[in-house]
Amino acid sequence: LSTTNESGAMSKNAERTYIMVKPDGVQRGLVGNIISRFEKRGYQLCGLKMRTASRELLEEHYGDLKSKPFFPGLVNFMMSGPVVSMVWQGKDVVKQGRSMLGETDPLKSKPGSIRGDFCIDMGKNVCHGSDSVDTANEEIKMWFKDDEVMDYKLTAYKDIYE
Ligand code: IDP
Ligand code: MG
Repeated sequence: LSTTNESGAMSKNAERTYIMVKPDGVQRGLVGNIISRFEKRGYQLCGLKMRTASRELLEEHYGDLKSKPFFPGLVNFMMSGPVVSMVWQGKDVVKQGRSMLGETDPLKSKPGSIRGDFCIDMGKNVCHGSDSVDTANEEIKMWFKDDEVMDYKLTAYKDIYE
């Protein structure tokens, strides 16, 4: 993880997470809304692309779920259409990103969260977010080449952080 920031405080605010709009979210026109929530919160967009993922990539991405009964269906669904992959940066963004997404089960997600606002069933929960800083770094490596993740100074930085 490289940053343009010099001080310790600033580099603490350079945590990154991997957020993905799943095929159902793309089909339902939720890409803009999901991007907008992260932008408005004050997080910095560092990577963005659209692709239909391969089975190999998805099996790696969901490797920890290989033994689950829903795994084959999950992988098939995730390769059924394009997804939008994003890298977002900022203070506590991994944990805050999960909280902005809601619970895995949309029915347990609070209104105001992405899943609580936009979906109902677990297999159609419109978005993905990394569950830890280590996972985030692995997922960013899986989904992006090094030169596809931008390292730039946010001019609004001073208006977002105290
Ligand atoms: P997460 O996306 O909230 O991190 P994970 O447990 O990592 O949840 O599961 C990955 C994805 O697999 C979920 O977002 C959901 O789409 C799907 N999934 C998880 N558990 C179930 C289940 O019990 N039935 C159907 N799909 C599931
Ligand atoms: Mg997960």
